[in-house]
Amino acid sequence: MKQLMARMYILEVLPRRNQLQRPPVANVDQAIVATAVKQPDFTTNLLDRQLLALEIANIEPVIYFTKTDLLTYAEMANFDTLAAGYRKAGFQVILTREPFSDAALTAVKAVLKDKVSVIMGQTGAGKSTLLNHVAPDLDLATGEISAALNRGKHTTRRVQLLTVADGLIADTPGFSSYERSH
Ligand SMILES: Nc1nc2c(ncn2[C@@H]2O[C@H](COP(=O)(O)OP(=O)(O)O)[C@@H](O)[C@H]2O)c(=O)[nH]1
Ligand SMILES: [Mg+2]
Repeated sequence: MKQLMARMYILEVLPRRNQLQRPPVANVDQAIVATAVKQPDFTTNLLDRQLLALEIANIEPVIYFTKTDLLTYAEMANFDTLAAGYRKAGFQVILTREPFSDAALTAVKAVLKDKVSVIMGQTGAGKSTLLNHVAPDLDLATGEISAALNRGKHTTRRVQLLTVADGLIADTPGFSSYERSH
């Protein structure tokens, strides 16, 4: 099989108006914080740590709850209350009963339009899956949780900038928890 070798060079480093260590991105307008309601388990602590890191970096957060199909109606009611609290605190929150509903995808597309974004959150939160629903042509590899047992075959290994919904968004590898690397 013919191998193609891509050589890349850094030609110029542009000024940075903001940057994050985790995930490693710079000069983004906003961050979608993909937050699973289950699998991995939800904690306000982890969400709030990410929101704080974004506040410090001067990057606008958008909270996006994933895997709502795994919730009972009673659990969903709790997340509705939680989302109302975050909205009251001034955050944009996308939370829909049905994952990838038209309402959810329309909201994401509106967020992404004409902006440079990053999607961040725990490994397995559903970042790549969400982007695949917004733009099916992307066909990003997903399923990091089970793939981890399978020598990490289908993983998001690096930060990559993608054109989605008239904007640019960086898909990023997840992290297992904020505690671990601090
Ligand atoms: N039940 C359910 N599973 C989901 C949802 N979104 C993603 N997943 C699953 O969660 C796993 C991890 O998804 P992936 O997109 O790779 O997560 P990433 O590490 O954040 O990019 C995959 O097996 C997905 O099929 C969802 O809304 N509901
Ligand atoms: Mg991924």
